[in-house]
Amino acid sequence: MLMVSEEVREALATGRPVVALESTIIAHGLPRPRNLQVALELEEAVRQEGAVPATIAVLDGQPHVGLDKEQVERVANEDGIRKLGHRDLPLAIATGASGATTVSATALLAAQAGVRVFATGGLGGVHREWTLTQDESADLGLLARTRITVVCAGVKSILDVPATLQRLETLGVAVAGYGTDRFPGFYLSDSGHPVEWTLESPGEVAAVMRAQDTLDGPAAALIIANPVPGAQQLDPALHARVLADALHACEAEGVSGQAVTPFLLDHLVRHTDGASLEANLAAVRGNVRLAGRIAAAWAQV
Ligand code: PSU
Ligand code: MN
Repeated sequence: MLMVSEEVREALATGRPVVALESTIIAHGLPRPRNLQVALELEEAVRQEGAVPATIAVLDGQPHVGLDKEQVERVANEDGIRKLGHRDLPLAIATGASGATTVSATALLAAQAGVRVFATGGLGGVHREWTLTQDESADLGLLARTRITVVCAGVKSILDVPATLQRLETLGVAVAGYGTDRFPGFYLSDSGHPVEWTLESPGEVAAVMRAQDTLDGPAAALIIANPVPGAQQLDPALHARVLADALHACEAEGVSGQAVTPFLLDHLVRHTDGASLEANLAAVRGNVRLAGRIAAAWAQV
């Protein structure tokens, strides 16, 4: 059922490093036409680190691990491309739908294909106003039962960050800062919250992955929280102001469910003159490169 591209299949069979990339950020997280450029640029960044990129999406009911250029173009430009969490996968497969995969769906398909390292921008998590909406991303629950290493710039700052960190603890998902003891804030280098473990090199991350396997506890993920470089972060004062506006607009327009995250991200892009987009891209680029290096270290284990 899984369509694993020839390049990815060969890399996996010969023990070469592979990095999974999600597609929701391309289809629903970034504006056109920049999204296509970014998708291709991220794949190139993985290659520069000596790893093979495996962008994941569902096309015409077929889950793909590793896309060719034409398929990446479909994800970036096709109207009506859906946003698929892991619960949506059987529905998309059975109905022949096409959709971009979120962190939860990407992690599931990557793990099934045997890809251990995955890069994204920011994870989903507990939304502010959770007590009213019960909106918690399916990313968290899926990562609690999938053995994969996710490199991210923390969780999206549109979320309730401390509540999300607490949920990760409750769910038993390991979290480590990469070169920092502060949990990153997606557009910001520091979310204002600490992280209890710090790892300093791809080799150290690979050693933790090996320890996960040796210990053989519940199959949970390892989250490597990699901050956007300080010089490329969004100005924190601008971030605070525009985010408050975005949350108001979301409530005023009655946006709910799957549409919330894309709505907020788009609002930030439009009201920061694109500065949030640049910070988002800087974070994703850094994560993709680090994931390439971690995959290389893992391939040596
Ligand atoms: N990171 C980004 N941009 C995004 C996302 C992550 O930089 O658009 C996506 C991921 O696919 C994540 C999803 O899984 O947002 C979370 O959506 P929700 O809150 O509806 O679960
Ligand atoms: Mn949600």
